[in-house]
Amino acid sequence: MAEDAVFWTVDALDELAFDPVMAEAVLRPALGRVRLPHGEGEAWLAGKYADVTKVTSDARFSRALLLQQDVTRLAANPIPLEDAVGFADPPEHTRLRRAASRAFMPRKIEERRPYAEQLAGRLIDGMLERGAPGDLMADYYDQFALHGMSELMGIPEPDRAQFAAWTKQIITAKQDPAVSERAKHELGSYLDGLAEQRLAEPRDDLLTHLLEGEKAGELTRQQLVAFAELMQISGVNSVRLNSGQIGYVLLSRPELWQRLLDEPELLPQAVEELLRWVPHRNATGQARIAVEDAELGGALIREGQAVHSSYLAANRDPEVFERPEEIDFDRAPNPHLAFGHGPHYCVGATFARMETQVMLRTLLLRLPDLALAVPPEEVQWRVGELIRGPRALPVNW
Ligand code: FLV
Repeated sequence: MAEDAVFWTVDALDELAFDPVMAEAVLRPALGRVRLPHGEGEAWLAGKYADVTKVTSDARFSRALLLQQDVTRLAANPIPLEDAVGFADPPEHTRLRRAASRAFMPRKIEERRPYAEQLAGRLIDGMLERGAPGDLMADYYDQFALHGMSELMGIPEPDRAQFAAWTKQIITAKQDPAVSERAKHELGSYLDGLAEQRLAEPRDDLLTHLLEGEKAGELTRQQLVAFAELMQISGVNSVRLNSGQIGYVLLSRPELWQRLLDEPELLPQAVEELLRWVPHRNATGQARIAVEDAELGGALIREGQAVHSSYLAANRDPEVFERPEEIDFDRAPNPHLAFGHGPHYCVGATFARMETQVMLRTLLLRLPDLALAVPPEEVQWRVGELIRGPRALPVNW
């Protein structure tokens, strides 16, 4: 481990530029070393597809041990509450996820597609009423993601704006950690109160489903609250920004937009390819800690050392994806890792995928002449945040 760690700063990336640290992590013969802006020390960085899928599915790499270390990371504060599923290892992790997994079964999510289509349609109606130009982020993606997820979770409409504000304070690389911690606990208390109401009056929502897990002894109330919080804030923030990036890609490369207008049946596979390609985030999220010495990708990881793994890097691995830089709607197979891998694979992937498809299909159907209202290079992007995306997407139609 003689090699110096790279200090992984994330302020300088341009719009859709692929992070050079990730690009290097895919190609280098062995794992590298990184240091991120917060936390202590250094970590290994896995970027090759084979290494990333190994670290994220091998029980020798633990999430629970993260709670005992202040591991180097991008976020100023740990985002999940301590009882969250993100900090659990199997077999406890498997039990915690059971209730949510039932709620996200593909059939149950398909039942929600008509509501999602109505929601997208209402947002487009609003844009048409107000007239062009509009802001596709504020008017569409932000609203769709917030209301779609809140409807699934069972958050009453009047409280959703408060959730959006809390989420901004929690999922950030920049916020004063004291502010983030307060928002995290306020949001948790709110969800605890709402869970109490659902206990008395069950509904067909995610909170009620989680309470069935609580009754079955699969998770405690604190674990339920921490899990629901993580799903709610990540479900909103990731979907709105990822789809914002997808919107920008399609509008700044009109030949891609046109192809989807001409061949609408391509949409599901186009979404998969865009999920693979879009540079969803800066750096990496939660690391893992080696529970024993382990050989990985040409390096010896010592017990107690941290390993970060980059799904974005793996999604550009030429060993798995031919011409990985190219957006190819005909790519098949497309085993991308946009939703992660292993036990912590996104529990909401079926829902996020359905939402992403509905948002895009509705735009294509209702606003076929959609176009950026400014030159692509004038679109303003989030800088130095955890999740990348446009700050606004001015559009005409
Ligand atoms: O980006 C991060 C993140 C996003 C998220 O939606 C949930 C999270 O727990 C995290 C996280 O822990 C670290 C991130 O960098």
